[in-house]
Amino acid sequence: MQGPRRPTRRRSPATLFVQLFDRHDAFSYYSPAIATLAAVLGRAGFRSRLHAADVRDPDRLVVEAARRSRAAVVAFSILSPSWPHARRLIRAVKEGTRALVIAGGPHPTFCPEEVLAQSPVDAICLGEGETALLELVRRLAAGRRLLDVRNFWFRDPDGGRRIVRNPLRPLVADLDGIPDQDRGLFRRAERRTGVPREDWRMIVQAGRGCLFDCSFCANEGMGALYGGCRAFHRVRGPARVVGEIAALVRRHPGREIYFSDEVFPLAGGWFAEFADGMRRIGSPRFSVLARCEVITPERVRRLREAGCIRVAMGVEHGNERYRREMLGKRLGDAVIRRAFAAAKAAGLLTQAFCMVGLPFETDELVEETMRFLPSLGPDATTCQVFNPLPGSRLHELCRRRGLLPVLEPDQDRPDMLHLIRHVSLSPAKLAEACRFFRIPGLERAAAGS
Ligand code: B12
Ligand code: SF4
Repeated sequence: MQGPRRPTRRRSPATLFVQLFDRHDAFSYYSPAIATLAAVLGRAGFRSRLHAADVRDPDRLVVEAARRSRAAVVAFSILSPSWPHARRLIRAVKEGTRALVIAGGPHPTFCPEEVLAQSPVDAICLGEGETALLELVRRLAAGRRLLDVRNFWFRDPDGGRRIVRNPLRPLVADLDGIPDQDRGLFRRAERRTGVPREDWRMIVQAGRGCLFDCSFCANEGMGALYGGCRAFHRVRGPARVVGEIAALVRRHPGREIYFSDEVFPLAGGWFAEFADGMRRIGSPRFSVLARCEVITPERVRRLREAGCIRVAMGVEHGNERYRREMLGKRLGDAVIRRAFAAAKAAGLLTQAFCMVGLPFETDELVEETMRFLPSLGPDATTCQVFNPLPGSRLHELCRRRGLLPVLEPDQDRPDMLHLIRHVSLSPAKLAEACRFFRIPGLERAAAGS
C-alpha cells in the first residue's frame, strides 16, 4: 500500500480510532466496537488512541489528532447515520496525513461500494473485525503485504480504479476468547470533549446477533453475510459475562450495567447459570432489552432477583397489522400488554421503543402509536423518527419506491437525521408526534421534511 510510514523496530504502529458522535444525542458517543478492537490490538502489544469527533467539530481536529498520535492507521467505525460526517473526516485525514485510512462497522459492511466511491478511504473491513484488524496491523508492523487480508477491500494501491475484494474469514467461533473492552481508551476523550458519558462505558454484551428478522433492522443483513441469522447468533459463556461485570462493578461501584444485546438470552440453562453468577456477585444493577414474546412472570421474577432493574421492549408501532406487515414484527397487542404488565408486576422499570415517520404511514397510523404506547404505562418511552438503515429490508423497500432521502455532499446534515420522503403523512402530524414523544430537536426538521 502507498502512504503509511514504515514502522520502526522499537515502536509498533499506533492506531487512532475515530469515534463519531453528536454531543446533543443521548444515543451517541461510546462504541463497544472500538473498545473491543482496541483491546484485541492491546493484547497483541499494539497501541491504540481515540479521537472523539463531534459532528460540529472542525475537520482539522481529526488531522491534528492523527499527527499528534503519529498514527500509522486511522480507523473509523461507522454506523450509517454518521456516514456523511465520516466521509468528510476521511477526506481530511487522507489530505492531511500519510496514515493508512480504514473504515469498518455496519455502514462499510452494507455499503462497501458506496464508501469506496464516495470517499478516498484506503481500505474497508466487512463483517467482524477482531482477527482481520489484528492481522492487518501485524502485517503493517512487519512491513508485509496487506492486499490479501481477508474481510478487507482495498483500493488499488497504484491509484487505479481496481478494488481488491477479499473474501470473508469465518466468524469468531468462541466469543469468550475476545478480551474485555478497553473502556479506558474513552476516558481521555471524555475529558477533552467535556461529555460526561461514564455510564455508557458500562455496555456489556452477552452475545452477538438475534434470531428475529424485523424489516427495519440491519440484523438480517449481517446474518445474510454469514449464511443466516442463526449462524451469526452466538452467546458468550455466562461465567465469562459475569466475570466482566464483576470487574466493572469493582471499578465503578453502584453504576448500572447496560446489556446491549437486542434480545437478552432469557430462556434455558444459559440464563439460570448467569442469574446464579449475578447473585453470587451481589446482584449488581443492570438493564436488558427483550422481545415481548419471551417475557413470562417467572422469567421477569428471576431477572429481578439477578439484579435487573429495567427491561426495554420494542413495540415499534401502535397498529398491530402495520407492525406485522410493514415492520415484520409478528407481535400482537395482547402479547405486548401482557409483557409490560408482567414486568411491572415483578418490580421492573419498563421502557418502550417505537418509531414514527415510517414508510407509507398515514396521520391516522401515527395517532394509533401516540395512543397505544401510553396505554401500556411504560416508565419511559423512546421514540425515534424512522431512519432507513442499509442492511435492512425496509431500506431496500424505500430505495425501490423512491422514498430514500437524497444526500448530496453539500447537504450533509450535522444532526445525522435522514428523513424519508412521505407520500401519505403530513409534516404537521410528524412534527406533532415528535413533540408528543419529546424527540429532541426534531420537530422543526420534521415539519420541513
Ligand atoms: C451497542 C449498540 C449501540 C450503542 C453504541 C453505538 C456505537 N457507536 O457503536 C448505542 C446505544 C450508543 C447505539 C446507538 C445507535 N445505534 Co446502535 N447498536 C448497538 C448494537 C446493539 C451492538 C453494536 C456493538 O457494539 N456490537 C459489538 C461490537 C464488538 O461489534 P460491532 O459493533 O458489530 O463491530 C464489529 C464489526 O462491525 C467490525 N467493526 C466495527 N467498527 C470497525 C472499525 C474498523 C476499523 C474495523 C476494522 C472493524 C470494525 O468489528 C467489530 C467487531 O467484530 C447494534 C446491533 C448489533 N447487534 O450489532 C446496534 C446498531 C449498530 N445500531 C444501529 C443504529 C442505527 C444506532 C443509532 C443510529 C440508533 C438511533 N436511531 O439513534 C444510534 C447511533 C449512535 C451513533 N451515532 O453512534 C444499527 C446500525 C445500522 C447501520 N446500518 O448502521 C445497528 C446495527 C442496529 C440495527 N437496528 O440495525 N447503538
Ligand atoms: S429489531 Fe431487535 S428483535 Fe428485531 S431483528 Fe433487530 S435485533 Fe432482532
